[in-house]
Amino acid sequence: MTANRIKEMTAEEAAALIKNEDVIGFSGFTPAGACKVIPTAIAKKAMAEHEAGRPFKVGVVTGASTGPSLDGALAKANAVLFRTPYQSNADLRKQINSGETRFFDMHLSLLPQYVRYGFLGKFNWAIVEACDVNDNGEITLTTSVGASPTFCDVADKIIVELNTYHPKALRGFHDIYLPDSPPNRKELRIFKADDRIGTEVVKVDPAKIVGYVVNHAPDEVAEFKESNPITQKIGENTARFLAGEIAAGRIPREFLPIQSGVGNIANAVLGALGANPEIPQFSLYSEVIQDSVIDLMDAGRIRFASGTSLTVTKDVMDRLYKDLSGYRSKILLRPQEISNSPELVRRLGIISINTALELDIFGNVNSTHVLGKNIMNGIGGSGDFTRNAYISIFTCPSVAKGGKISAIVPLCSHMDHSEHSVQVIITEQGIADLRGKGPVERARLIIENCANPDYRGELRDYLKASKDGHTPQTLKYSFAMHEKFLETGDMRGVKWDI
Ligand code: 0RQ
Repeated sequence: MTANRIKEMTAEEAAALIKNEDVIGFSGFTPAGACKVIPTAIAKKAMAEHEAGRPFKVGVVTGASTGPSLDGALAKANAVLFRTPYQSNADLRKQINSGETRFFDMHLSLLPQYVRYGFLGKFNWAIVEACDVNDNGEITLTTSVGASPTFCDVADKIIVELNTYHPKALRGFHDIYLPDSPPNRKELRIFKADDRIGTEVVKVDPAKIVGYVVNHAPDEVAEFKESNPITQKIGENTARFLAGEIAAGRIPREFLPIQSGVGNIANAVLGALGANPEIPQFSLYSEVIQDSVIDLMDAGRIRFASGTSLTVTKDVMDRLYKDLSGYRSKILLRPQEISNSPELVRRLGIISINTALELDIFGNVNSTHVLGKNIMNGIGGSGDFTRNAYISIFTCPSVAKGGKISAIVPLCSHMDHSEHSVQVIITEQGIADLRGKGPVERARLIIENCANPDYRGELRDYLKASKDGHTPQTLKYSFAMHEKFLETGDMRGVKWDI
């Protein structure tokens, strides 16, 4: 700690500075680098204020989701005035779906510029986790960058949560660059996953830093579910598809950078890519760097990983911290508007692999809303990558909830990615390559190659019966499978009376 002039304070003293309806930009992109003790203290203050009969809620803006000490604590205290751009906390999700908490689901690359352009109003505070801060106003972030540089730039005041669990030697793992606003914005001069364009630290006016709070705690990253035969098969199908593309000369022999989504399926897909000998060593230009990336790096299968967060479980983090110098040349963390930049995704020729909740027979994808109404997590970075990728792939199991829900339906109940952006669909059943295909051809491929056999009959009948139009639909029955689920708890056995 090289700050002598910046005041040390307790989390409670920091929380005491926060007023009702203040807007706070917290660090955190997934639980990686998320603030912990200060939001928990703000949640306690909120509960005390509510008990005293006074209102107390704050606007919560982060890079993406966070951990239980931030979203969890504030949601439990009923202290969230509004939330953006992404979340994955069960308590907060409940409040959002019941209409108690306002939530705007946003493309993550857009968040920092929304903040900079003033679209989200005034930011009173930036509260960011760091492994070091000095009197010159240099803040070294920890395991994520997200939107923290922008929050520090625009907020009136900054409080640093100095987390000594993370070594100061993390300096050098970040590449901080804030684009100018139009009409003065310049091109991003990144041509390879490991190119650097910025600084190692977030540089702020030291007068804006009102203090720091010391903490010593690892990131609250949950363990992954073990891969199962379904996720393994999805992974193998994805690797088989990409190996076929190399063989056909549509992907260069040296391969292209991979973007891989978040969650259990994404973890299994990356593992399968690593295990396939026909896939060469590759780089990741992605958003989240998960456990499987570090495993593949150790196995020599991943050369370099660029992301905005290092979201790894405690065992993997400890392993990494034992040999930090060995990983210095292999990992880079960037602001989310750079890691997810549409300009770079298109230029680098990224192969995007994301997970769908639901998709329809014409290739539209729902990543966010169960039965069209209840949000799961949010669109995250999936749109930033999908819309601009060299090849955009969506994976998912063909059924959910023990077979009672078909992931493939006649019409998505909510749409995040349209048929124009989605190129390949992969389930444990097989692969549907939609490139260059019209709607009916796409529907046949998706039904025959990707749908679960339990649902193929219904989907075939729906397509056969919906005769008219370029994209045949019978609106009266488009959601009959969803309605059957709502009525009986099972989508199977819809009889079309078209
Ligand atoms: O719920 O655990 O209660 O059974 O959804 O599904 O199969 O465990 O998959 O963990 O990979 O998450 C889309 C949510 C998938 C995630 C989603 C239920 C299912 C289970 C989770 P249970 P799985 P995953 C950018 C990438 C959007 C953001 C994004 C996500 C739970 O991947 O949030 O892409 N994506 N970011 O049972 C009802 C259906 C369902 C369903 C699954 N049709 N209806 N429930 N579930 N399908 C990262 C970058 O790097 C850019």
